[in-house]
Amino acid sequence: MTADLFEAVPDVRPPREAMADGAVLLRGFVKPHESELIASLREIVTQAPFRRMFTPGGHQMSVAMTNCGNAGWVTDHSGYRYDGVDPVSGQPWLAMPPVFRALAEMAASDGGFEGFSPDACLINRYAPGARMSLHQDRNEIDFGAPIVSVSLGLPATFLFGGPKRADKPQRYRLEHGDVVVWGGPSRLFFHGVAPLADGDHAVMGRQRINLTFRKAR
Ligand code: MD3
Ligand code: FE
Repeated sequence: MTADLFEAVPDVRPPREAMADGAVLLRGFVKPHESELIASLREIVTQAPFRRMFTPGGHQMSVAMTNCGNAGWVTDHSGYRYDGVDPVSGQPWLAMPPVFRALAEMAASDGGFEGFSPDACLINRYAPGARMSLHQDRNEIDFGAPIVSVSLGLPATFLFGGPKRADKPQRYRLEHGDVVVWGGPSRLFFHGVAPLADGDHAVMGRQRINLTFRKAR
């Protein structure tokens, strides 16, 4: 039998995978909505371009960031915080686009967190080589609310540790369209992203963009 060269390759990855108690990977969850998602993303980054911020310790992050929603995550010499105003423009962040909010809330429900209402969306841009070292997300007011993450563009190796920094991280490949919901005990687990491998994504080009939806305040 001859294979049809143009036949779609079946996706062998399961559509849903439990990563830990409270953490679920929903593969391809936003694929059906990628064009609206990317159109909204374009408007946000036009108003509030990606910028590489400095940690309080004086190191410039390799990941470039921007935000939308009522609160945005920022870092500078004085510390990490959520702020309603973009420090670059002095203007409020753009409102969270309805398609962003709808997808985040649907994913949270699917992950077992009904009633999630994010007020912040942090948008991370990884160029080849960019990485995020192991950390916890502790700047939000309510650790009872999950964080929902959406991956777009080049695949990344996500490092998922445990409650202690020394816990050996498991590695997961996150691809274009994948969503992860992190709540319950996993909400405060250490995590990071390995240096992004170079490549050229058919839709997003030479980059990975990650959206994280949070209840910041
Ligand atoms: C697990 N971003 O912005 S998203 C971050 O791919 C961040 O850009 C990574 O870590 C990225 O803080 C990972 C997945 C993620 C986000 C928050 C978490 C995983 C998490 C909070 C607790 C546990
Ligand atoms: Fe994080």
